[in-house]
Amino acid sequence: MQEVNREPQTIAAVATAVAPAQGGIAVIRLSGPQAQAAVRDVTRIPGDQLWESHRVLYGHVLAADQAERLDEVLVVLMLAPRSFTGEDVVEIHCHGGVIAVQRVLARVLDQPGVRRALPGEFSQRAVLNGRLDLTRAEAISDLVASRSQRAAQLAMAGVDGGIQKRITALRERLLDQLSELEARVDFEEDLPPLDGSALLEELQEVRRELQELVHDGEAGAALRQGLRVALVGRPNVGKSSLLNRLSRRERAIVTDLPGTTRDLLESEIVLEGVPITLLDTAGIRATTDAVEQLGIARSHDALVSADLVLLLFDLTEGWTAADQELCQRIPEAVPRLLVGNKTDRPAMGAAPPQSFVRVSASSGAGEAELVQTLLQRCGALSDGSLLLSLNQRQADLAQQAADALARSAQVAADGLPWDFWTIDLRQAIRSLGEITGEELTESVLDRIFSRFCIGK
Ligand SMILES: Nc1nc2c(ncn2[C@@H]2O[C@H](COP(=O)(O)OP(=O)(O)OP(=O)(O)O)[C@@H](O)[C@H]2O)c(=O)[nH]1
Ligand SMILES: [Mg+2]
Repeated sequence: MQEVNREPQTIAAVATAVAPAQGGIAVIRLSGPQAQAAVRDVTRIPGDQLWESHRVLYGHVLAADQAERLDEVLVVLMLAPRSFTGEDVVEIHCHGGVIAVQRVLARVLDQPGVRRALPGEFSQRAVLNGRLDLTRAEAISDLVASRSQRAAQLAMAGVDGGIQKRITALRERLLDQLSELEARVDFEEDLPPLDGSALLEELQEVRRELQELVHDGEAGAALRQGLRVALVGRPNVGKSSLLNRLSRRERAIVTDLPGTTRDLLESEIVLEGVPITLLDTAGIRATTDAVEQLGIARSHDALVSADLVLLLFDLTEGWTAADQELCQRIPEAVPRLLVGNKTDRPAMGAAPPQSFVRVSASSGAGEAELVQTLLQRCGALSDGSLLLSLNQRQADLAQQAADALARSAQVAADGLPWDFWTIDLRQAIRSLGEITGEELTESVLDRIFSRFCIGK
């Protein structure tokens, strides 16, 4: 990592979630050379309690007039280098909610040399001081942001260092090959001939592993961010009924009148650990009703932004020309799943041209199979095979490295000399180093950590 010369400023922020009337305890965290002095100045710690590292002190935070008690607190000292950031860290555990926390924070921020922390600044210092790997810091951020159990599990794999280890190992394999190549460039005559095909095979093997990681990253993204699934179909096929069934509550109005749903309705659910935003849309048909037309226009918009469209049709009527027309209006790029609804009633009419899932929104029959197929179509089926998941930044860099290695194959095919091979190989090594943090500039680091939240 590059040398970084920062003013050793002391930073402070609330490290816990802040919400009115919520949380028994809140934690204010300070890091930097003035941390201890600042906290000593704003607190009164009775008796002969010692200001020693890794001890808990009991006392009060006082207002500037030294008379009013702002809160009753515990103070935890973690002196450098045995702290999260590697600097002196002091935590003030005060009572939760909003007002007292903000008053205590304001007192701390009034102290000389103390300023409010930027988003992610504690983690950034931890990385800069070698207390935390970059990928671990990113994984902690993902863990905090997880919206489902599976997403949290995946994030923990990163927190445990899984990404760091995998990428470091791949980068080292490339470094080995690079040193072989460089030796030949410099001392070709003195060394035994280099086996070009073995070297190339090794580079391509690393490329395949990177490609797998990129692919897994996409599935992981579905787990992290969740999926948008739109329910689309003609009026009265049972879209709102299916939404209610999957959400386990009466979210949408259901009637036997076609055109009941007029506006987009969203419902947040979790299926097999995957967060899903279900969109109920207005049934699409030709109509002169202005409100219904607006709803239908929104249905089209929802459809384009969806990860998957569930195209519902009514089994008691069969697959009709209108269903076919609707199917053709869904943009080619949007994956779709045909769902025949109302299996509890006798089926009539024609079958659709593609395979479909059969359900009954009213009885719940076929629901489990629908959920499995839905997740499979989105590449989000949690079969436990997904162990690591790169985030977008990491996946982009892994892809760059894979592309560079693919170019090296081309260089080999063109029969160019060794020093041409090293160009792409170096590029790949640099990209992997940016994932792990070994090759990073300060501005890149600033960009990564600015996406974290305050207090992290
Ligand atoms: N027998 C049976 N009836 C169903 C089933 N699902 C829905 N229905 C009925 O079909 C009618 C229409 O259901 P909705 O869920 O409102 O249909 P929709 O597709 O949302 O309709 P619009 O909002 O008008 O586009 C209602 O009378 C439901 O009770 C089912 O699985 N079996
Ligand atoms: Mg409806």
